[in-house]
Formats: sequence, C-alpha cells, structure tokens
Amino acid sequence: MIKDKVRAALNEQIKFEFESAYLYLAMAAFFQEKNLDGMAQWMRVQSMEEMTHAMKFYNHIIEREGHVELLPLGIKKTEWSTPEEAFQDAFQHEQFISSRINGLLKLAREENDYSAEPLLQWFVNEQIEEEASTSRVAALLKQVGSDSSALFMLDRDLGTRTFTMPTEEQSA
Ligand code: OFO
Repeated sequence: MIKDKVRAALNEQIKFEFESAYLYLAMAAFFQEKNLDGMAQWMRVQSMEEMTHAMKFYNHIIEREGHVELLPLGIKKTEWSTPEEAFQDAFQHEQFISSRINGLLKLAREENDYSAEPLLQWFVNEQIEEEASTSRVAALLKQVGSDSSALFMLDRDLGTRTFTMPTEEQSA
C-alpha cells in the first residue's frame, strides 16, 4: 500500500508527464507548419514517450492499490518564433521535470518508500538523456543560425527518430 503523501506527489507527476506530451505535440504542430517534417517527427516521438512516462507512474500507483487522480492539464505556450526557441524551451522544460523527479526521490526517501525508489531512479537516469537530447539539438540549431541548407540537413537527421513501444515489463 502506498502512503498518501507519496501517492499524491506521484499523481501530480502523471499530470506533468502528460503536460510534457501536450507541449511536445504543440511543438510538433509548430514544426509541421514550418515544413520542418523531421523536427515534427522528433517531437511526435517525444510526445509519445512522455505518455509512456505518465503511464509508468499510473501503473505504479495502481499496482500499489492507490487511487489515481487525473488532474487538469495546463499548457503555457503553443507558439515559438524559431526552431531554436522551441528546442531551448524543451530543454528548460526537461530541467524543470528533472527537478520534480529529484524532489520525488527525496520525498520517497523521507517517507521510507523503498518500493518507489527503483521507479524514481529509472526516471533520474532517463532525465539525463532527456536533458542531453534537447540541449544538443538547441545547440546545433544555434550553430545552424540562418543557414537554410544546414537547417534542412539537421531536419532530415532528426526525422529518423522512431518510437518503440515499451514492453509490459518496461512500462511497469
Ligand atoms: Fe518525461 O521526460 Fe521529458 O518531460
């Protein structure tokens, strides 16, 4: 059985993960409108991954006989002036999510919730990758500047990203 304080915090994280999915889907639409299909594809995949993150928390609460509450989603921004601005925002957002995950791990330790620790440790590692990938593309876009052929090459490269549905074991 999960303690109420931990359950409430994990529940809130479900909302943040779905907000991430929503944000990246908004970015996918932005890139699509700019005819940057590769970046749109990259963001679509990112959005799907975020949904699997939300479901990891959802499954964890259910497995521990807790009550899942789906909180209303908020989204702050749906327009960007440049691709670089969008990826910078994605990087900042991932830094925010990392701070949330670290806070959850701290709470689980304070509450002696050893069952939540492996899940949260998975997310600590995942956030290293999440921050690195968004920051890398933001830095590349900065280098690209106004060079449209470099932009299209980067777009083509990012378009190779594919989504792999996690196995049942990985999604728990
Ligand atoms: Fe769920 O990692 Fe991004 O937000």
